[in-house]
Amino acid sequence: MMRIKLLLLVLLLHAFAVYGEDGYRLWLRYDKVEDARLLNHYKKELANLYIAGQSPTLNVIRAELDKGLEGMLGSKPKTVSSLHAHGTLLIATRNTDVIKSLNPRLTEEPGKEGFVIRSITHAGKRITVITADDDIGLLYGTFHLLKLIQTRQPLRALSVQSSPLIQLRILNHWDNLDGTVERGYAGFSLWNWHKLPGYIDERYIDYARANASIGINATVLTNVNANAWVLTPAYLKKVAALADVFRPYGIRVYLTARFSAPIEIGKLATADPLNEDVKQWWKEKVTEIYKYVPDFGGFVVKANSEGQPGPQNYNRTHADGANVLADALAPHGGIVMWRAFVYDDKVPDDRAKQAYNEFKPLDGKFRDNVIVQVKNGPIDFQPREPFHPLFGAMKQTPLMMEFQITQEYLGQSTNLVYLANLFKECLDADTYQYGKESTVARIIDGSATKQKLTAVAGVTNIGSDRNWCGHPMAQANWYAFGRLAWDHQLSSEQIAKEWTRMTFSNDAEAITRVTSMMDQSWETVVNYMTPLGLHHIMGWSHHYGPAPWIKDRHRADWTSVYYHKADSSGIGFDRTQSGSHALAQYAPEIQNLFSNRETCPEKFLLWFHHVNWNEKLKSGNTLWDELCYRYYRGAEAVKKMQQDWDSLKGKIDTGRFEQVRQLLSIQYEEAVWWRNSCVLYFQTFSKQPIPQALPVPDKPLSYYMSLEFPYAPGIKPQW
Ligand code: BDP
Repeated sequence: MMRIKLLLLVLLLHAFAVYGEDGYRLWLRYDKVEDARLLNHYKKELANLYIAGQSPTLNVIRAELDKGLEGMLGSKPKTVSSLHAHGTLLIATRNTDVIKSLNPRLTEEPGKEGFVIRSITHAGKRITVITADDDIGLLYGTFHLLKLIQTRQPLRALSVQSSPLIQLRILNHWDNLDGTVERGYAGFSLWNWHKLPGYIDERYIDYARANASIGINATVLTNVNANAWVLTPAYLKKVAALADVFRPYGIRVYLTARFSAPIEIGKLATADPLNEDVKQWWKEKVTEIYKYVPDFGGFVVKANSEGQPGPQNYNRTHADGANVLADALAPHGGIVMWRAFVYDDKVPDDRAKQAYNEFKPLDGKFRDNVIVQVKNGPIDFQPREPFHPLFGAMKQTPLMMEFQITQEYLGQSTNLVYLANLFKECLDADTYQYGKESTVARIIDGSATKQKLTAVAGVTNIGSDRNWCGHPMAQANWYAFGRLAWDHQLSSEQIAKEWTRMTFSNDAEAITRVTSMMDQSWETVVNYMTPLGLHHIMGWSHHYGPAPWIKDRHRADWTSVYYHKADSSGIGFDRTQSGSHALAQYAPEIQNLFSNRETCPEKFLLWFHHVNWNEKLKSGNTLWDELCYRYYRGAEAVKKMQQDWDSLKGKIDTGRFEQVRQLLSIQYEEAVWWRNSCVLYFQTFSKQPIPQALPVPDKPLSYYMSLEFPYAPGIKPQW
């Protein structure tokens, strides 16, 4: 009987090991180190643990180390309170006696949230020191040390110093109070508002751990299309409960503020930002919030954009609107992130120009605790966009970046797309606005602009799905966002490597295969969706799948034909002087580069130019042929990804191997769907055959045009 039970247990454990991997643990898996020599080395170096002091964050550090080291090394380290034993991990801030006693060897200045890790010998004993100016720095250092083990690096001669280049590293949740997530493709909201504050889901803690492990220190809990209810006491209690969970992990909570809240929950007759009652209302409301959440971070506001209320309803400016909230927050140290994602529904100007048109004249008119939140590109999180012209253009106003991690326009949760390459292309782009080194990264990290407040936000892809992000590989985008927010100088390849090692395997072949798939994935999706600078030709409203034929809607700039402008002569949006002249919003160097057909990078060709179907491109192909080749190349590349993934069978746990395999096969179908729809549709303008070498689509255009998806996920409820 006993033996049978034992056998059953072994079988069960085996089943878990092979099939049980479901992605919940993200990159914090902490599985046992297989290599005996390395294991021995880690055990020796980390036999003892000395954490100096007491604090909630230090408790979190201890818990994480226990979990991580027990998992990877098989046992927890022994707690000690002196440096007399060999192989001690010492974790202490720089103002502690123990660190002072080790000086002058630890002279580095880690700075706010930064950390230093050093291997030293003290009184003949080997010690690994993690030190920092604050407890949060120690937590970040701890995660770094765990990562070294997760990625199987030796712990000898460590000398690491790291500190964040950007102060606020923020996740934006577009989560609604009813539990749905706008543009969410991974289930429902993580926040169980109904059960809060009484019930603290274990997930909130794991969410905080994952964020802290990559340096994210802020979370905006609610959708930019805001609901004023979250500012009522009943909800503030719930917000406070989440803030309490996140605090030891260094994460501050922010909320979205609905501009008309003074009317909706304050029962005032107006939300006019210059009205004294309105000003007073915001002051009192903010004071109330700080009673619940003493370290509340502040507000994100979407105003006068896509139907949201705002100061313009009262003939006031965005600055007037932002400043009333900023004044209420200032005494408490809070900030306003005022979004520049606006486009007028009356002025028929090129949509790409509108944020600049509205915000540039307001430069210098915002309070010090306001930062203007600008999307990476001037339209809206397209598969590829040139950088937003506001970066570098507002010299008197701090600007921050808004990236989208959720793949609204990039295949949602069925397509494997590694976004670090997209983020990097934007961050590394030269704006030419501040002399020599004027990259977007140097504008938002303040090194070019000298702005005091610096921030970067990512619209998150996290939901209630067991694996958090819907697609196992989409976890990499959450990870990469955090890593780049911390240090935008990291290469996307390096980030992909460490993520793959921690998430899947330290096997050399697995790392090479997976990271090369990741590296090519973005160009691949751009090719089969919007090659050569095309944009916004997705399905109406849900943005799922191709629909370049969308026209005749109540707003021209919500149609596809508005953006591609295909006609019998050619295709593309002329944003040069002969067209909308959106290029005039960029520095002269960019204007020259992009307005000239010879020098305009082909990746942005149809973004800035209307090009004749027969014009020759760099490849020697005509535009029409090149467009076809790109669409086909994109779809073919997905086939290649499928083969690469299949070759990893046995190297990746069965559960996630199978999930990714199935998703890649959906992705291939979707790539072919995109390719066929676009090629057939654009052919109605070019009137040219698909190049002979390419297979003809097996269905007619009418078939693709007939497809409808009324229940596509993530849809905006009010649309
Ligand atoms: C668009 C989304 C929409 C958002 C909007 C925004 O389609 O759901 O509300 O951006 O950023 O990408 O405000």
